Amino acid sequence: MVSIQEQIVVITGASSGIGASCAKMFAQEGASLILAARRRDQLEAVAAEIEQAYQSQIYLLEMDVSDRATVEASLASLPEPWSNVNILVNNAGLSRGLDKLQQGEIQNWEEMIDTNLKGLLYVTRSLLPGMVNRNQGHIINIGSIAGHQAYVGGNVYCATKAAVRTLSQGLKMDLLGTPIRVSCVDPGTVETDFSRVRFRGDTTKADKVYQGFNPLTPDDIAEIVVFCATRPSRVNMSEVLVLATDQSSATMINRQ
Ligand code: 8X3
Repeated sequence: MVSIQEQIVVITGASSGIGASCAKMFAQEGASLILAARRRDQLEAVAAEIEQAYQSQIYLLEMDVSDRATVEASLASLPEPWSNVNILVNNAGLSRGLDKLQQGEIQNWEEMIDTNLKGLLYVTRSLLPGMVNRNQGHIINIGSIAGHQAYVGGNVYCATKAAVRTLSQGLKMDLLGTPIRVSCVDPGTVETDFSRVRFRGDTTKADKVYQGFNPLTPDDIAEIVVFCATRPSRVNMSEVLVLATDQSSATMINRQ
């Protein structure tokens, strides 16, 4: 395991779920954290918890990744000790609805495309030139099993995650000849707010997604993200597909 002590790690969507777990686990390894999310109060809660447990330096960014102007302005004006970002974890993402495409709500599509795809691009485009100039860096994208297989009603969400996977491959090609690494970590079902967001707060529907089996936890994914970031420099973890033992495809789950 290579040390990432004092490396600067940007994590988007850091206020909950996989993003908050990544924040905690990078802090455990002594990294300095730039935590970005839309909800400042929740970011502050995550930061307070981490500061209590670890020595980490933390900088908070209230930022919606889909708001291009804010992303560009925030990341271009990072104060001096924070401007040389070493690792970017593109975690911010969401799903909205599970309607067949013929019944789909266009507003839901816009939100998923703007966040999962365009947001990831805005953040990456803002931070990558610095990494290229410094000849150092690692982009870790959070994809999904949904990027490998579509499922009924998943249409646009699956397409955004397939795009994240393809972008990760293309980016690695663009960076060939530099030491900058690109990883795509693709989880199956992880118990987070994901389904509550998908079903707009309908907890009965959301809870059903995780019922009757042992789903992955955000910490399971954060461990893998940190694993990718702590390999020797010759090793690029290109893609990791990780499913619960009780899951064998996007739609096959062994429920009791
Ligand atoms: C989340 C996994 O299969 O519920 O990306 O869409 S899935």
